[in-house]
Amino acid sequence: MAGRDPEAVAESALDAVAAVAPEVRDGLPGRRRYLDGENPSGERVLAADVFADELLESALGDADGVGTYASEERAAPVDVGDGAVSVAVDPLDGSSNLRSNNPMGTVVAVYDGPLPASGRDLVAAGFVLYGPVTTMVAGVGPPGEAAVDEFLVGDGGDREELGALHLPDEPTVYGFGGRVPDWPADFAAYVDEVEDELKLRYGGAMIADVSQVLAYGGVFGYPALESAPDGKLRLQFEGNPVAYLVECAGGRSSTGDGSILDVEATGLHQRVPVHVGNAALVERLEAALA
Ligand code: AHM
Ligand code: MG
Repeated sequence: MAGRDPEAVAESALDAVAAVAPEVRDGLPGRRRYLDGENPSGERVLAADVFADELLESALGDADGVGTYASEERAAPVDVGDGAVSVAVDPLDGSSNLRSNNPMGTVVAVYDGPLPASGRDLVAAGFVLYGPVTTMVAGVGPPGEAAVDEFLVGDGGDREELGALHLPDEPTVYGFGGRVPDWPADFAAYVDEVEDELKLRYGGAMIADVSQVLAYGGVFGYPALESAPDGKLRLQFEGNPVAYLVECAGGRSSTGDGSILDVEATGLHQRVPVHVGNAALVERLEAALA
C-alpha cells in the first residue's frame, strides 16, 4: 500500500525478517559450500548467502508498504511493491564464518526513500544474530533518537522483547578488521593506545563484533586500509545500519571524519571506513586521524 507511515512499514519489515530468521538458520548446515562467481563487491558467494537473500526478498516483498528490496548480493535494487520505503539487507553478514562455525548475522536498514540513501533517511535498522541464541537488535525512529531493543527470536519467528540496550559507560572490548601491516600509521598508533586499556575481542563478523560493543562497551572498526582507502564494509547495507544502532544506543559512529550517517550516498555498493563505539573512544580516534 502506498503512503503508509514509514515507521509502521519498518515494524512490518523487522517482523518479516524475524519471521524468516529460523528458516535462514535451519538452512545453513547444508549450504556451507562456495558457488561459482562473485557478488557485486567482488567477493566469493556461499550457497547460504544466496539462500538467505532469496528468503529475505520474498519475506520483505510480502511486508506491507515495502517498495524496494536491495541486497549486498544483487547488483541493483528490486521493485517489490508500491510503497516509498526501501529495505537494504546484508543477508548473511560474516558468512565466511560458516566454514569455522562462528557467529553470523542478517543486517537490515530501512530507508524512507529511494536507494542509495543517506543514513539520515533511515527510519529503522536492526540485525539478527545467529549466535548460541538467535536474537534481534532493532530500533525504529529518527536517527539518534530511537530506542534500541534486544529481542529473542523464537523457533516460530516471533520476537520476544528482552529489554533496551544502552552502551555501558565503562568500555571493555575492542576489535578492528583488516591486516595490521595494511593499517595507516595514524590508525595503528590509535590501536596501540586502546590496546593498553581494552581487551581484544574480534570475531570476523561485523554484527557479532558490534553486538559485543553494545553489550560490554568499547569500539569496533573496519578502518581505511593502505590498499583500500574506503575500507571493506558497505555504506547502505552495513555502515549506516550499525551507525544508526550504536548512535541510538548512546554511542558514536565515525568514518574517521564525522558520523557515518552524514556520508553522501553515491552508489548502492559504495564502501566506507566504519568505526563505532563509546563516544570518548570514537572521539579519540577522530583526533588521532585528524
Ligand atoms: P560479508 O558481508 O561478505 O560477510 O563481509 C563483511 C565482513 C564483516 O562481517 C566483517 O567485519 C568483515 O567482513 C571481516 O573481513 P575480514 O575477513 O577481511 O577480516
Ligand atoms: Mg557484511
